[in-house]
Amino acid sequence: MLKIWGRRNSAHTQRVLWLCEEASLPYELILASATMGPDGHISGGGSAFGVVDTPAYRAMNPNGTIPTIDDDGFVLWESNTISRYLAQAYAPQALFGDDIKTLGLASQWMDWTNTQLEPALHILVMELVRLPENERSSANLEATRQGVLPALQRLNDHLADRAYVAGNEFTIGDIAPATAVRRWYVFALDAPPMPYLAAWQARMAERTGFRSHIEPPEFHLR
Ligand SMILES: N[C@@H](CCC(=O)N[C@@H](CS)C(=O)NCC(=O)O)C(=O)O
Repeated sequence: MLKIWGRRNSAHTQRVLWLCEEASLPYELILASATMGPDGHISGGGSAFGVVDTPAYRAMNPNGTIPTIDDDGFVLWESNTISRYLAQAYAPQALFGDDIKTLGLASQWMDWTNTQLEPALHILVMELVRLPENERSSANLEATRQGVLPALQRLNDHLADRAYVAGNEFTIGDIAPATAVRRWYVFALDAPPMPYLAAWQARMAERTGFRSHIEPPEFHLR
């Protein structure tokens, strides 16, 4: 069976778990992290799940990051790469209409998420959730909130005349940005109305994989 090392409150792991639901792929999740454990972030005093620092894990993924997968002996890391591999191997029709250009467009928004949304979201989760109170900076929080708005607005504008990021069908390309945008909504920070973004997010909530792995606020608030 497919093995996935990660944790349920890791946005990069969440993408892969959601994709497995879309592809009807059974998997085993092995909890792994240097920074998070059963009681949340280690800055709160608890211990980490570990595993990522072991020689066996580093032999699979020298970065020590999550997620990593082992698909019958084939090991892969980088969540977008894992997602593309699983989609192409197991569910090309369901996840990109088995069309190379659709996969290209989907891929564009997957990688856009990493460069345009995630650096800001990482700062927001640290400032709002994970850092001890005395290490938080309201100025950093506010600058980051303002900084991410143009990217969210750009996605909102893109969705004005299409239901999903790569066209009018759900694809693999929706998973990464919708996971990031869910986190943004859970944080409930001030923002101008973005109706197309909200409608797209509501469409995601119709999907079992989103409801199981992305929607629960506790997956973003620990
Ligand atoms: N670009 C990588 C990023 C991997 C990454 O930084 N993952 C985070 C969790 S979302 C991590 O490994 N955090 C440290 C840890 O939990 O030990 C990917 O998409 O897989």
